[in-house]
Amino acid sequence: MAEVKLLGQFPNPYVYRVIWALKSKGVQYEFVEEDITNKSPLLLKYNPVHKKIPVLVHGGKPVCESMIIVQYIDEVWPQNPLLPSDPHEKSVARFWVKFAEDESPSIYKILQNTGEAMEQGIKETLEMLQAIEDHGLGDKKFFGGDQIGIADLAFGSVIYGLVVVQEAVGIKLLEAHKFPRLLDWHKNFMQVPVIKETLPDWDETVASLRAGREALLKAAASQ
Ligand SMILES: N[C@@H](CCC(=O)N[C@@H](CS)C(=O)NCC(=O)O)C(=O)O
Repeated sequence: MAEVKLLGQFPNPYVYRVIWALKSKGVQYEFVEEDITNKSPLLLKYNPVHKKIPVLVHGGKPVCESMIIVQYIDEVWPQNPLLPSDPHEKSVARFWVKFAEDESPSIYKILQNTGEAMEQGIKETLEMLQAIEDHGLGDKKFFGGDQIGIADLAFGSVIYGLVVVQEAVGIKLLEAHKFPRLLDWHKNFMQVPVIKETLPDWDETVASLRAGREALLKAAASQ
């Protein structure tokens, strides 16, 4: 089996999508810690376009973009499939992955701003949560049914990121009376062994996000 390396940084929600996919397949890999404020020659070589983590390197060949990496992993290691085989179910799973990619940057608007821009981020995030609540889950345990699949990994990192942002910023959007299905799903997701066992330390994650937010707001104020 060709060597597998994951270029990432703790605690990054995009990196966790890849870690969860690799773990759910039982794939052994080496984690290569990056510092995105001082990018390594390896990262610049393997992701010359976006220069972002995560990057999966399999047998010397790089794969970039977290959800493309997850799909690659699912194709190369077909055990415990993350995408359904039925074409329609597959299209539904891909729809929610795209929805997560398109809509979740609203959470960064909350983290990186104050005032009106932060309020706009809150509004967009609530709209995203409402769409998942109303149309994403139905009565299913996970997006695809009884087992976690690709849409769960996509939203797992989004919602984990949101929960940490709530704590770092001091707001509460994920309220039980507004989003009961979503919160049930989140509870189920966090109980899956592969997820539970790999989550980063909560306090460190919150502290790291707070520090990032403060640095950004300070830089913006001094401009
Ligand atoms: N769409 C990308 C997003 C990855 C991403 O934004 N990575 C950030 C860390 S949160 C990064 O490497 N940033 C470095 C930079 O922007 O220079 C994915 O899903 O992999």
